[in-house]
Amino acid sequence: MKMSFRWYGDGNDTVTLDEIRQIPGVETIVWSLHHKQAGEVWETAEIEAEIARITTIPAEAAARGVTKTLDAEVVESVNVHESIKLGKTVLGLSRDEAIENYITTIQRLGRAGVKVICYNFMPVFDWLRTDLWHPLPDGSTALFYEKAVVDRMSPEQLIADMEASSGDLTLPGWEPERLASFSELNAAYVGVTHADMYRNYKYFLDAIIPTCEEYDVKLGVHPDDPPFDIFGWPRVVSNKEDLATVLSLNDSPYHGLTLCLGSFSANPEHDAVDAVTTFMDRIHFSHVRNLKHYPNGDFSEVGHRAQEGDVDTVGIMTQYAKAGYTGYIRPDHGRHLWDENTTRKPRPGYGLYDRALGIQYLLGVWDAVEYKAVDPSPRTPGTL
Ligand code: DNO
Repeated sequence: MKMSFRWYGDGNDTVTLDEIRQIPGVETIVWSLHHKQAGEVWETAEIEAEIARITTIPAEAAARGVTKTLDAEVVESVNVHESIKLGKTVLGLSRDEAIENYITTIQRLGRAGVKVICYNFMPVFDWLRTDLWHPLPDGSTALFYEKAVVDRMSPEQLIADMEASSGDLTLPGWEPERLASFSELNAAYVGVTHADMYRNYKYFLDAIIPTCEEYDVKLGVHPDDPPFDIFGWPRVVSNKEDLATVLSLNDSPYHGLTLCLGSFSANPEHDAVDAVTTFMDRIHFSHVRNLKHYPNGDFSEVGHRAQEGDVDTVGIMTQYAKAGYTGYIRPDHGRHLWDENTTRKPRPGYGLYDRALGIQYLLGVWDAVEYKAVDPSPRTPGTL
């Protein structure tokens, strides 16, 4: 297993690579070119520049004695253009053009050494919460989903609310360009069924998987968050049966999951540990986090420790460790701690402290199962 950490890029994240290097156990940076719109080709020079930024220790850090390097093997996300999900031209792009561009991007990422691409197949927009800074009883804040708000609000109102409370940083999945075309997209989805979505999904996979195989890049689809239809749009990666159906659309081992156990567990009937064991050999990347359900359908994100919420993070990590899982794992959505809301102004869910704590907890469980004794041979004096 490789422990990873999501980073949004220089000037686009309040966490620095220098800070991430200091979190014990992190090997991989999960990155993206966040300025790229769905459907656009990623330029080789931009890919190489970002990878160099991640993998090179800056001179200033080297002068302080820093030698720990990070790799850039996971990209989250290369967003799928709506024409692909809809199977028709929308927002000025045909699905075949969008697929062609996706293929070019896979080739370029593969050549640059990327091993996994995470993406989602959610109609219109990505994850949804109603409060990005919900106060928790311990004084921290976290992302919160209030069912009654979603039930009574229009998507337009929710978009306005999310934009207003996200601070200066654009929320991934809620990019202004995507939201500007909201009415056209909303209209394009009228009458689109789950079966249509699966048919279009298969068309997409069949077109791109040969490139993934050739360039040794694995694809991991992220489950719907939350895992049910919202605003009448057909979501097809929500429950266990959906995951099985999605995987059956193409048998290649290069087509797999980014099993986000927080998203999956937002339906209280879902069994996260069972999903891990069932799909183990097709999980290329996993997001592990915790949340707490309320009887009225609301849920709150909480710390990673199993006892904090309803997701069995111990069971999840135990299964991964027992199976000798070789994919990538990252902690997910942290709470906002120790005044970081005001001092650091992080991206909602992507501050430094709680994700760093979360990693130590997840690794603690892993190590308890999979502990390898430290090499007892004598060290050269002065080295670690
Ligand atoms: C939320 C993230 C998602 C995820 C995309 C993948 O915090 O987990 O936005 O990156 O759904 O395409």
